[in-house]
Amino acid sequence: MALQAASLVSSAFSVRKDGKLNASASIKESSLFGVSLSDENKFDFVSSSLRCKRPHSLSKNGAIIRAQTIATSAPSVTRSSLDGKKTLRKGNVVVTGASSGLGLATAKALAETGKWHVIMACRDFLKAERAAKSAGMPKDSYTVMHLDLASLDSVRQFVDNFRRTEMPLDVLVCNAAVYQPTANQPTFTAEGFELSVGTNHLGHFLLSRLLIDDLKNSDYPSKRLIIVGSITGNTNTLAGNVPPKANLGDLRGLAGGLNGLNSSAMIDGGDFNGAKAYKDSKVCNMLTMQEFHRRFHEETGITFASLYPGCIATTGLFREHIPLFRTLFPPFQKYITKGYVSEIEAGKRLGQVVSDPSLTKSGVYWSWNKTSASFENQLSQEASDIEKARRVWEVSEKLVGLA
Ligand code: LMG
Ligand code: NDP
Ligand code: PMR
Repeated sequence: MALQAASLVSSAFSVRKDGKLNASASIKESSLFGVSLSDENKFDFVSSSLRCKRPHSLSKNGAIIRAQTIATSAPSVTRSSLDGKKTLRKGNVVVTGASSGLGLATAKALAETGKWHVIMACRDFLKAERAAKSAGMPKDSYTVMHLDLASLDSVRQFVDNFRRTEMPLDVLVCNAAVYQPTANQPTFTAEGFELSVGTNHLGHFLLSRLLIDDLKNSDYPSKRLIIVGSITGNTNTLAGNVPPKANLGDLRGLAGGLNGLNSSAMIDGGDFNGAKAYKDSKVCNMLTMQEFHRRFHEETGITFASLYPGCIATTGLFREHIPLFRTLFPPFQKYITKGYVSEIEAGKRLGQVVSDPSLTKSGVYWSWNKTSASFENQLSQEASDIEKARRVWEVSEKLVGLA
């Protein structure tokens, strides 16, 4: 019975995977960051030791370390031109939620190229510092800076702190997210927005709106703003049809402030459902990327992109799910859906969207096929609805105090 179900499920997947391929840019990941098999093994080893004891050099006082790190580890930015041959300076990339999972793997992949300085924008300063060290990221390849996306004050503070470092901003990666699949009641951000949409969408919306000016001012040849999306927000896929499905409705809850008091905590005005709130937030992420593209690409030349990195079934995203789910989900994705990717592989994929010269097209939602070749994927009807994108933008502007 279970086997039967499994084979039914498997055969359904081949339709999704093969049916929509529209391969445009095919990149061999093996050559991308020069990460050899032994490097990967090393990463596997270190990432499993992330819970190791605090490094000696770290004090318990996060505030002191924060100040010190900002003051001491800003990279020296050099632009050199020898014999008329331009040497590109290191790019500066801000990655939110770089303390675990996809964000950490991406930070490591980029840092190891030697071409990037990663600003790890994290809510837990010590966790991020430890994660970077355990992952073996070279000391001068990163700066940890505090950012709590569940507080708009913190977002503004982060932007101020970042500007104080006087590092140019070349790429911004909005990666952090929370997922509350088992919550019966909503919880809220500092400003009283439902936590998943407040963090995953509104926090990132304010962050990227503020930092767009910094991106504009950068002289880097390929400036990018990347917002991580997901298959589960796209109802044109099997995964996006697993209940509860994403649906923003007429945005009445969002317009009401998602506070669960005089308005619903859900964007569509319905009853709270944590899994749906997460999927809705991913729809907002993908709509926001496209609205950025429409409003800013031509004027600024910035590349706006979103992506589905694959199912990284082992990350902290599922920390609040029931233990049975956490046990079964990775083998289910590995052997049945075949949608599983390791953190390392997913990090390389997002790393490509940050830095690969062939992924400069703006307004694209990237995905990868079975051989890890990137392709421009199609978004669901709702996740590509131009009018909805405009309204999400306008309502969000009001909520975060930009309009
Ligand atoms: C919800 O339940 C919870 O209600 C919610 O609170 C939240 O936790 C949320 O996403 C998180 O989950 C989801 C629940 C209900 O699914 C499950 O938890 C799994 C149920 C197991 C069903 C058996 C399937 C057999 C597979 C064998 C697998 C082995 C074991 C591993 C499983 C562990 C990991 C999951 O889901 C359901 O109601 C079940 C129905 C799911 C089918 C959905 C598919 C619909 C397809 C519709 C077709 C769409 C066509 C589009 C295609 C386009 C292609 C071009
Ligand atoms: P993780 O839980 O491992 O990473 C999420 C990161 O977000 C953590 O670093 C976490 O910090 C951070 N974060 C959470 N809340 C806040 C906050 N308020 N302020 C700042 N940072 C915060 O999950 P993943 O790596 O899986 O998720 C990364 C991205 O990938 C998300 O956008 C997710 O939607 C997307 N994604 C994931 C898929 C998967 O299968 N895992 C599939 C498709 C998309 P801390 O370490 O302190 O908890
Ligand atoms: Mg899904 C090709 C099939 C496929 C893929 C790629 C995913 C990805 N999932 C697929 C299928 C199924 N899932 C099927 C058939 C089921 C029913 C058994 C199923 C169930 C399921 C659950 C309960 N899946 C989940 C959950 C979660 O709690 C995850 C979630 O929805 O988080 C919002 C999840 C996911 N499935 C995925 C991916 C990538 C997730 C992780 C969440 C994300 O970031 O989008």
